[in-house]
Amino acid sequence: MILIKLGGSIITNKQRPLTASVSTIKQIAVHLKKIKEPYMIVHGGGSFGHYWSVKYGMHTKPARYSIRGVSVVKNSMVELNNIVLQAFLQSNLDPYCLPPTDFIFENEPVVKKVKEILKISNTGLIPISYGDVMWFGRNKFYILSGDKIMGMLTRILKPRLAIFVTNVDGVYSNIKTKKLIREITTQRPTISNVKMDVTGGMNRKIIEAIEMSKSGTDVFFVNGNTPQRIINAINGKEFEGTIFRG
Ligand code: IP8
Repeated sequence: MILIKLGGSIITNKQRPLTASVSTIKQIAVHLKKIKEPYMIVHGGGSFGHYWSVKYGMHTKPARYSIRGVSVVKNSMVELNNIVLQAFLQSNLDPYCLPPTDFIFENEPVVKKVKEILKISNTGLIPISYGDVMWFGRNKFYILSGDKIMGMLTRILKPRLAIFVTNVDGVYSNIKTKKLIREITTQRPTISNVKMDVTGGMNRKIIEAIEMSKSGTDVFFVNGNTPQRIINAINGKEFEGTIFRG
């Protein structure tokens, strides 16, 4: 199995609130048709979920956030998820909506439910989950990042590989010079000038990717504006990007 995270930076225009990059999503979907093994998608919040989370001061820490905020963030993620589902359907793929509430209780994955995802993807359906605002209990909610979902799924499903698709070529050692780090082992690379968002931006992705690679999965970071790189990574071909070797 393969896990693919479509980052908010690639499926939305982060500079423009509530704007999905529909043509990019479709371009990626067309390339995903070439994948010959079961896979699953997790997508981020971009200018939908993150936009509203910031407006309502909501974070990854469970707290008693504005109820209006919870409702608005949730709806924005459902809306973005629907855009992704439609783009996949129109590209002749068979997506299957799988909100994180289907397999996460409080802030822990439900192992039995997660294992069923593998069976769903074996039918040819493409389970599609997403970062979301989650009920934590005791009137608390929290923002769950799609990157965290990737980590949880990896620990349980042990996929062959996991791919983070963003709008940059991979992990840069310095964002100003755009010097690409091609391979990362378990040490945390020194990165500077990294932009953070509600769920931690590139920093969180790197921390998650290191943990995922420790459990044996090869983790790739590729630029979704050139979607053939996703396929090259899957097929073990030479590709532009960063690999965290499992
Ligand atoms: O973009 C965040 O998911 P991410 C989801 O994967 C929300 O960090 C609701 C902001």
